[in-house]
Amino acid sequence: MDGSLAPRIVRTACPHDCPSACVLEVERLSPTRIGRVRGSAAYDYTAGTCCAKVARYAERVHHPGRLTQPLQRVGPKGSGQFAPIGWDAALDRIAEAFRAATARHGPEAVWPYHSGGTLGVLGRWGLDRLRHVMGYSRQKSTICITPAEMGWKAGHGAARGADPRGVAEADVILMWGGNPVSTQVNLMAHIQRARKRRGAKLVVVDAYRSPSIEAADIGLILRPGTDAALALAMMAVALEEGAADRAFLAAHTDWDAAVEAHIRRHTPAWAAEVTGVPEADILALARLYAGTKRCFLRAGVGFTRARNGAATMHAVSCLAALTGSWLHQGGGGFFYALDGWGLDTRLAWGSDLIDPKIRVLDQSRIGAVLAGEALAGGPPVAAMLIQNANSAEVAPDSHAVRRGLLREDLFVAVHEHFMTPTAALADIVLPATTFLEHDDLYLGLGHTALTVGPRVIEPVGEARSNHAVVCALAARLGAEHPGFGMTEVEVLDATLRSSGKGSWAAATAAGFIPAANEIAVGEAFAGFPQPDGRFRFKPDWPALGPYAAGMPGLPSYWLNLEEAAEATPFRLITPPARSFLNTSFTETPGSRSREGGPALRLHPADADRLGIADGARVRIGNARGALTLTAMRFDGLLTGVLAVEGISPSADFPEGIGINALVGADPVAPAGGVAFHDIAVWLRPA
Ligand SMILES: Nc1nc2c(c(=O)[nH]1)N[C@H]1C(S)=C(S)[C@@H](COP(=O)(O)OP(=O)(O)OC[C@H]3O[C@@H](n4cnc5c(=O)[nH]c(N)nc54)[C@H](O)[C@@H]3O)O[C@H]1N2
Ligand SMILES: Nc1nc2c(c(=O)[nH]1)N[C@H]1C(S)=C(S)[C@@H](COP(=O)(O)OP(=O)(O)OC[C@H]3O[C@@H](n4cnc5c(=O)[nH]c(N)nc54)[C@H](O)[C@@H]3O)O[C@H]1N2
Ligand code: SF4
Ligand SMILES: [Mo]
Repeated sequence: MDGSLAPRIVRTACPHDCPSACVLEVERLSPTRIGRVRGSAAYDYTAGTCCAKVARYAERVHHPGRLTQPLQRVGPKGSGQFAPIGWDAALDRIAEAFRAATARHGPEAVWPYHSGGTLGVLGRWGLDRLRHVMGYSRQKSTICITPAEMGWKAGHGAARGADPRGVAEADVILMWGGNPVSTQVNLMAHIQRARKRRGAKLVVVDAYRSPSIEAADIGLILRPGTDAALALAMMAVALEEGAADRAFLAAHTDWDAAVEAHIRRHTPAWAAEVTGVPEADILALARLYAGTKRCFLRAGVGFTRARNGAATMHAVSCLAALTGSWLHQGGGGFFYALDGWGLDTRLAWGSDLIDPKIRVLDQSRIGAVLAGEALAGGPPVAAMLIQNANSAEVAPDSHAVRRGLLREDLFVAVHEHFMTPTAALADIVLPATTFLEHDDLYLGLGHTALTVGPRVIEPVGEARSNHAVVCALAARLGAEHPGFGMTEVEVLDATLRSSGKGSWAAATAAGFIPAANEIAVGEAFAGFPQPDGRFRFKPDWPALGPYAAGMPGLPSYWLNLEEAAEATPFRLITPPARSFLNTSFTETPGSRSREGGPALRLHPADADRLGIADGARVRIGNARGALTLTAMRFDGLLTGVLAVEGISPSADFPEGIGINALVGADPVAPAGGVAFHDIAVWLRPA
């Protein structure tokens, strides 16, 4: 930093768990204060746009509720009674708890835990370096995209796709089960470009009338979890009407007569019955998709957050292979760029030290892990350090998560910006810097560049970065690794250099580094990242994860959902809220006033049948829990389907627990993940 008091615009990058990973321009009013934040024009994916919640980041970084000093619990667990404790004493307490847990049960009793509060190369995964050096339990990060990732990999071989900027060259953009108006604003800017330049059509498939359906040319609203039926019928129509690309199928896929016969059995009439989408709409979409060469399939994550989610993603992703749209500019498909970054993570994450014998605990099943029910054969978890995660709110089966975090024999330290419901259950709470106060690099999972995030202002209060906390604990625990003695910039610079991606100085000058390896489309198309280069219509599910039993060997509507039953006749989805980012921004006044309190969208016919007026208080529940919220009559979903947008704070519900109390923690096939939009519930007037 230049240290001057003069206002100036500083270029950095957004750290949030959002596929846009925007390059930002931040107005620095002084070494300790920011003004406005804008999307930067320096990178053509960000293209000068960022979302409203980050544009108002001054509200978050300068929020009066920011944690500014380390705290220790002084009342009973969960009482929320804390008193200040100095940094040294707080770090000593954590190191002591880790040593005690290790002495009693071995190092696997310590479970360092991180999630998506930041997607920084150091901020998110730097904790793994301490984990691997010390032999602590490993973490399987499943809460976000695992079912989608597995479903995409099943066909394509890797979580890679066409460059998402390709949507600007498409004639049809088929946005399947994603809501970019709320969750990826930049993508909408690229779609707008295609509409303007090429007269392109945006098609959105969702389970409720999302803001993106409102913005679409064609919107299809189906019964949650039934997307594969729609995709299969679309493929059957394409085959029937001779619109499949036979040469592409023969050259670049494992297509055979058995696959063809199987797909052809799925008629639009059958799919209409299953999905609730009128048959004529299915036919029209099938003809539009198969009849357009430049058709970009942009898969979201929402439709995979169900027990059949991976199989559904696979079925949907078959569409682009069937029509051979990969051979055309503006064609092909994209979900997330998770593979192919080519980063040497040994220094930052200690990834060369991974001991495969050390157990792996499932992030999403934190409740079951802490209850001793999902310990993968090892000792109980006795000590945790949680960074970038608000597990008490975001993880499924919230009652179990709380019970676990409140265990008297468990030590929990939470490193946070705010006193979240998770932090409130901790023994030690540490204040964390925001991205504006530390240096990091971010993976643009919704595009294909690394974005560069130098710090902009001094830390707020005594806040320290994740890297600083990891290094300070390492020193106390006697953990040895070169990364522990380096500054953030030193680790990032060395990481870029050993990855052949230049230097930190060059990266900050550019603002972004093209990195992930996309699948080429058009004339450059050279096959899929499968060992034989061919897309697989016949996935090898057991190769992808341990829960593959019963998964279909061909693209299928796999009837594996939390089916509505007599006691729980409604199906509930819990899609993201526009002004929150998971639970981040639930603390800022601007976002809170935009979202209002928790609301239940329900079809007017269901409301009439149950005598529920608009604005009435209602209860929803199942065997896992029950919640009270406000009814919102809404004709943008099918009867029998309910939607609650956003993860509103637990304190906004009279029960003192939030929406994830209703969500099951059973792992989604084949490799784990959470069925956040696959919930059977009952509904009553309150
Ligand atoms: N504003 C905002 N932005 C965000 C987030 C946020 O919370 N708020 N979260 C961030 C994170 S962590 C992620 S992973 C991404 C997620 O980004 P998305 O992929 O856009 O979000 P999803 O939760 O996956 O849900 C997307 C849509 O899927 C729909 N859906 C639910 N069930 C079904 C179904 O069975 N079929 C179909 N076709 N659609 C269904 C939902 O109604 C929702 O509109 O967004 C990121 N960006
Ligand atoms: N019902 C329902 N539940 C869901 C979802 C859904 O669609 N519906 N979506 C799921 C998805 S996709 C995801 S990814 C998860 C996300 O769940 P989480 O990854 O837990 O995300 P957040 O709720 O945003 O909480 C992140 C926390 O990290 C903190 N944080 C941010 N930056 C830093 C930092 O640099 N250092 C430290 N120490 N802390 C930091 C923030 O203050 C915030 O409290 O939620 C899941 N839960
Ligand atoms: S939250 Fe997403 S859209 Fe908003 S600034 Fe960050 S990366 Fe961009
Ligand atoms: Mo996510």
